[in-house]
Amino acid sequence: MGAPEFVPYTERYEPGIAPELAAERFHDVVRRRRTVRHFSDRPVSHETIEWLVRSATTAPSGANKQPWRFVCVQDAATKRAIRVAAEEEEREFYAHRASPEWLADLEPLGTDPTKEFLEVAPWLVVVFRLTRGDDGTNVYYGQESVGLACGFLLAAAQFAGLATLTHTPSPMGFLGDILGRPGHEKPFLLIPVGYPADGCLVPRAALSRKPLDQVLIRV
Ligand code: IYR
Repeated sequence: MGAPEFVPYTERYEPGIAPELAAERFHDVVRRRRTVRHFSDRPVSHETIEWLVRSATTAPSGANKQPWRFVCVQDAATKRAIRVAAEEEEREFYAHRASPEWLADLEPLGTDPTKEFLEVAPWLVVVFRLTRGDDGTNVYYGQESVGLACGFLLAAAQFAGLATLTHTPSPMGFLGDILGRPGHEKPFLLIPVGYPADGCLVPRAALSRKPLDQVLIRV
């Protein structure tokens, strides 16, 4: 290994306005994001999805190993297979696996085992976490890295005027089987991307945010 090389940091993004204002504007975009469970079948271009994934891949990752794969599903038969398998797991979850407390916590969201959005949304972005590099080398902080990348993807979709849902069927092993992914790729998150259905409703309970003084500690 040679000595590390460094290059000048030239690509800074300077919005040309005060950071207070720029940060407020960004907040005004992301604060409008709602998890949507009723999608329109209105198409979203492949190019759009590519840009979203490019944004996701700008996230920092442990030792820059980029331990992620984004399987972007548009094919109707594959979406159907994912829906069928997910609903099977969800039926188990709601009937047996979830604790009473968990079910009570979900009640205000009005979720149930029916996952029509898995067929209706034009794209399902299935995010996998690599437990090793494709060349067999180590990865580090995989959960954190992939979580950050997903956050970037959600923010990019919101900025593009698109709706997303962070769906976590549990267990998610069927996603690797249906999508034919190798063993070192573990399903992490399933993100339907598209436009909300006409008249889409979202649960009131999901609108509330903790006040800043409960989440921000100034020292
Ligand atoms: N995966 C189930 C249950 C579920 C769990 C949590 I935590 C949520 O925030 C929402 C739903 C489902 O998708 O219905």
